[in-house]
This record gives sequence, structure tokens and C-alpha cells, in this order.
Amino acid sequence: MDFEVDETEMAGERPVKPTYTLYWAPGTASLAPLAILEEVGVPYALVRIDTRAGEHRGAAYRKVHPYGKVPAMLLPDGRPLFESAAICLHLGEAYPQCGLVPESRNHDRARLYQWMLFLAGTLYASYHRWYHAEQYIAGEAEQAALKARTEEMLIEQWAVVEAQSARREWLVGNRFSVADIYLATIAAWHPDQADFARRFPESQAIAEAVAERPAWQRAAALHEAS
Ligand SMILES: N[C@@H](CCC(=O)N[C@@H](CS)C(=O)NCC(=O)O)C(=O)O
Repeated sequence: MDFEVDETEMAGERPVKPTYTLYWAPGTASLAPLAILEEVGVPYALVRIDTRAGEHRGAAYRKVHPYGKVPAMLLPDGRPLFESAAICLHLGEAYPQCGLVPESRNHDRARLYQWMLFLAGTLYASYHRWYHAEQYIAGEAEQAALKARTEEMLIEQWAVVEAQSARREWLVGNRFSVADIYLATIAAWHPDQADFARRFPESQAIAEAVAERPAWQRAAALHEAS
């Protein structure tokens, strides 16, 4: 099975050949690397993966993502990279002039890794369990119980982020970074957005600040239009 590569110039007016290829699907964490590509302003191509049709499980896609998940990315040299947080961190580090990651010798860089892994490994995993309880346990009652417990865990986990963001404009070192983009991506998955805003006003403020950025808006428009 071959994928249709959309070489539409997504990065503004630059008439250049794409260097990155992002494999994406609506409603997934591909929004985060897409927003970062837009922030950085490098040319890229998009390949939409039809997860409903099971395209992500096919042999062709598994050459890009061996575990068959979205997102994944081909780097300019053609090598694949998967795990949304790794893609975000790599893009941020590849363009230090854009300031999306703190300097490598700065302690804030360590904090950035901490929050990216917490968001991706802990919160993302909880949302996955909440939305796809059937992948974790059989039986309707068991799934309902798992979801209820996961909702409690989500509250506990966001409280950790919230305590860190209190009185700070951004999550890491008081400057915008890939962690804020990742936070906004994950926060949008919360099943009750009003409750989220009420419980976690600082995290909500970060998500809203990210949503004001033109790069985010271009990326979100693509995700939402699909
Ligand atoms: N840890 C991975 C998780 C990727 C993941 O679970 N992606 C979901 C979409 S949010 C997916 O591909 N689901 C399709 C499936 O599992 O069938 C990442 O951050 O990239």
C-alpha cells in the first residue's frame, strides 16, 4: 500500500521541496510536531494515515513506525523517527535559533525533558486508557471502572503540572517551548474542557496562550478541517 504524499506547501510562501514528512491523523498528537514545524518554518510534506481503515497497521506504514502508531516522521535524510515527544524535542533541538528548547547546558533543558516525558508518558497514557478502555480490559463494567479511576488519575496528574505552572507564563523557564505546545495538545483531549479550565487555570492559561500563536492556529486548522 502506498501513501499519498501531500506536498502542498504548508509552510507559507516558501517554494522549497519538503524536507520532513509528517505522518499524521486528526485527533492525535501529530498536532504537536505539526505546530512545531509551523513555528520553525521549515518546509514539510504531510501524509495522512487513515487509522479507521487500519492503514497504520499495514506493512508499508510499519516501515516508518514499527509499532503502527501515529505520529511518525521522516527526517530530511529519510530516516524515520517515532514517538511524538521525541519528534517534538528533536525538531526543537534541530533549530536552536527558534528558541523552542532551552540551551543544552541550562538546567531548564533538564526540566524540559522532565515535562515532555511526564506529559507524553503519564498524561498521554492516561488519556489513551480513558478513550480506549476496551484495549485494556474486557467487559463493560470493568471498562467503566477503569475509566472512572483514570479520570481520578488525570486530575492527580494535571495537579502536578498545575503546581509547576502556577504564577508562570510558560511551563519551562518562563519562556515558550515545545513543552507548551505539547501541553496544549494534550489538554485539548480532556473530556470536560470546562472542568479542566476550572480546576487547572494555570495550565489552561498556557494552552490558551499557545492557541493564540499563528503557527498553532495553522496546524490546528489542518487537524480540525479533516
Ligand atoms: N507514545 C506514542 C503514542 C502514539 C499513539 O498511541 N497514537 C495513537 C493515536 S493518539 C494511535 O496511533 N492509535 C491507533 C491504534 O493504536 O490503533 C506517541 O506519543 O507517539
